[in-house]
Amino acid sequence: MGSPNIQMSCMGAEREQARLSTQTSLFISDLHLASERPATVELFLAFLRGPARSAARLFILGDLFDAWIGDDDQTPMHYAVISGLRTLSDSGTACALMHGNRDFLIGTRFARAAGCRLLRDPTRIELDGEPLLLMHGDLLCTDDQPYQRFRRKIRNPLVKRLFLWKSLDARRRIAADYRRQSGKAMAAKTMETMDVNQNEVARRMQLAKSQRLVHGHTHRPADHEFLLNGRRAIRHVLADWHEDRGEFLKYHRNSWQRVIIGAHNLAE
Ligand SMILES: [Mn+2]
Repeated sequence: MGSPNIQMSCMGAEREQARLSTQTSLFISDLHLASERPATVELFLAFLRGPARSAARLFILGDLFDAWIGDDDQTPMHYAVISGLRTLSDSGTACALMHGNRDFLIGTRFARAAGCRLLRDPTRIELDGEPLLLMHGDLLCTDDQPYQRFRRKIRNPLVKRLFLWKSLDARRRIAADYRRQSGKAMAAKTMETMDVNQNEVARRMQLAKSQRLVHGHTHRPADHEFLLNGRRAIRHVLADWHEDRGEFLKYHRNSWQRVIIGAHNLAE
């Protein structure tokens, strides 16, 4: 303490932090990329070459892929996405990726190749000094207890390892079965049980001491305002992507904006 050198370097670090934090951050989720839907993949790649380039940080909050059975499943689509993300991160945009319920098997091999940091769910960050809670969103759907039990089971490290030990063909078959079953189970559930539980939202935000939450998963894009600890709180729900339409949430200098993108405004 007291050394002028130390004080100066601390002040420098603070200034650097302030400068970085006022730059643009983008948030996306639920692209559900799949080889069978090449237009969505193209839209995402155009987004990486376009709007994402001018951002300081890109946060992908889960379900980037419709399915992920292991980093060793190398398809041309996976290569294209890895190379798009790598080009973006090499250009100076910091990319962070959170697992969704569809792609929670994304591992460090993928993350390293794509130049993305893997984020825990939940993750708390700060933007210009304001705490911000980031989640995929499925943890908030506590009314769906069978799903939460299933989630705990498949996220067990031993279960994951046993699955990844199987051959790619075996994993493909299991994933296809799972998708069929989950489709049937979803159809039987009410809209309410599949949305977030407001008590769980409040609990998670209080735990993180954050008045703002960004998540995806429910495919119900909206900005929900409510009171938390007597103060204004907000929950931004990210939009899912389609072949003709994507959307990102943009933070820049204390303002939040939803930007819709499609072939019309990403034409190159
Ligand atoms: Mn999801």
